[in-house]
Amino acid sequence: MRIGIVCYPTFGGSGVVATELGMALAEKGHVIHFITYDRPVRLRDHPNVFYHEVRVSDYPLFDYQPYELVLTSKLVDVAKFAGLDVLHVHYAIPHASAAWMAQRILAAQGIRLPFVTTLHGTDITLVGRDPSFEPVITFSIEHSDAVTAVSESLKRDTRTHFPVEREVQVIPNFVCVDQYSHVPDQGLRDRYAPNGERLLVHVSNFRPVKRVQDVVAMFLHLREQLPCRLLLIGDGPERQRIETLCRASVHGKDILFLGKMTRPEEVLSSCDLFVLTSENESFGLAALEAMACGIPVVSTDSGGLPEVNIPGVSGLLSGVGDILTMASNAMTILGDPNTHARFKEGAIEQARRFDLMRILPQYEKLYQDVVAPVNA
Ligand code: GMT
Repeated sequence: MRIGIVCYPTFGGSGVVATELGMALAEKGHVIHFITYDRPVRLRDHPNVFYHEVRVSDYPLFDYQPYELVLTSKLVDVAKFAGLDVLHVHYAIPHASAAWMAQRILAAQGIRLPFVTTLHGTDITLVGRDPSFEPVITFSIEHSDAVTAVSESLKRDTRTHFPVEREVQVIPNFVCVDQYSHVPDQGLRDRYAPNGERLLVHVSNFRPVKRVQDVVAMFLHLREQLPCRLLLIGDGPERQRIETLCRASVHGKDILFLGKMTRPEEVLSSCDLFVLTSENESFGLAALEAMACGIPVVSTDSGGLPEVNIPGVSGLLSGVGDILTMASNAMTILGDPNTHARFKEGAIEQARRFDLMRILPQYEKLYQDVVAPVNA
């Protein structure tokens, strides 16, 4: 099939999922066209992969550049000249409405382009609920040829927050477990934990919804009971505030900010525990990637996290903001080597349930279904 993929090209989970999905489909022989404003960070060269940049001109009249319109025109262009069979848009805003507009323009020219919308999280739980977006999101969801959500929790949220009747299929996010190393890099451990401390790690875009201050607070509690250090990977609006907070702490030297990384798994596989303190998390791809590296997870129980991090198997859960329970959960996992080893095994086993090989056919089937009506 010839498949167009629209996503955010940045470090966010939706862009990572879209990119890895496209790469896996290309590997299976599909021809993939990525259409976005910058080259997705995880995109690798492949003979079946093409990248089309959406360039918005900065005409002086525009205080706000009309990205959605330029994206729509690009979708029309790629669909016609690459002969797309189907379009898959990740993150509803503004991709689903642009896809619908492109579909209508193409229909006027006698060309059919079905499109699938994948809802990822904040497009439903945070941003999309804003009245300034809601009518457009509702309309785009209703008019997509198929809609998927990355967890049961997100599917429920979609029904709760938007007046939509249509079917929403859950296709969870995925990892390719065998591509992740389960062997710690001793050099890296020596660098980050020179005295044999336990290594905690958190990866995020440092948005307020991640509550990174709770990661720091639980760490400071834990280090009173167990020698440990904390690695913070990623960047975003809250980073400066959190970094200032850490510098002010007497234990700030045990907290290292590594910034954005293209391959965080290289650090993850040398850590002992992943911490995710989000107020809302539709899925928690970062936690799943840690689990695939054999790293247990201490997380909140918000959104789709309990579908990914199974308490007692891959890690432990607590309420949002309950830093004492988070610290005690971390102590339970790290305090005894046998328990830690059991959770590490459990994390890999649980990650295998989301292996790419299980998820990819679900997307291929969906594409076939939306393309099919015309061939039937
Ligand atoms: O808001 C974000 O954290 C970024 C966002 C994205 O679209 O990049 O992440 C969402 O999608 C990821 C991939 O499906 C999920 O793993 C994240 O849980 C989800 N984030 C939230 O729900 C906060």
